[in-house]
Amino acid sequence: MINLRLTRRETLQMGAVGLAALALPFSLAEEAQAATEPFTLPPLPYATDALEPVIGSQTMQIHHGKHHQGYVNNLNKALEGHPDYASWPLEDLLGKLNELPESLQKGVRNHGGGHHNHSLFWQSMLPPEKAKKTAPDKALTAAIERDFGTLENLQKKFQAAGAGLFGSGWVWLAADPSTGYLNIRTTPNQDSLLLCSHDVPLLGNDVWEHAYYLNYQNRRGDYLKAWWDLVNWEKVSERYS
Ligand code: MN3
Repeated sequence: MINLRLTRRETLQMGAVGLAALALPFSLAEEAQAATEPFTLPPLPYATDALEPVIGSQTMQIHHGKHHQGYVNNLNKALEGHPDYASWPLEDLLGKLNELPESLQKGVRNHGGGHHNHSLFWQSMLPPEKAKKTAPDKALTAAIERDFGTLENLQKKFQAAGAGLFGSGWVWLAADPSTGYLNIRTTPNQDSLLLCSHDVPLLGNDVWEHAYYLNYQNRRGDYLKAWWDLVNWEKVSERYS
């Protein structure tokens, strides 16, 4: 005689198997969808708590996992109705914004810009103990001395530009690729430097409140000053060359 009465534990186990079986087609569907989506969120190159104490773990989790993921999702959504442009590299979408259908431009400007800016941002930083071992290489040092006098002066100008930017946006160290001259620039919202100039972004800091509010509240200036402890000058030098 078969005992059809199941213990509570067995019921739970069956429930778990049943749920797993149910979940499988959905996760496969999600994977298939992700594979066909033009853009995906790049993983952080370090743990979310690696940039402490300058940027806290909770800020990193929300900033990368929610904000940046949101730009990626919305960029993909904007491209859904424009399959001809879904295979374009992000730099081309941003750099040739005026050539895109008008109905696509806003999505690329805001969310494509957000995706590009944040991707550069994560790569520009290192945990403090690693960042302090990096320095501008010979070519970048020469350019900094020519265009700003000293690195300290560059940092002061960068901080002042970031602090003076009204509302949300980005502050940049940029290079003119034809002359090698360095510039401090700002862009509003999620505008990419690639939209408005031929300057190449070497280093950008995010001055949206979501980037610093949990640690610094309204003290944007303090955030801008502390942030240098995270800058990966090796990466910046590589971009310059
Ligand atoms: Mn941000």
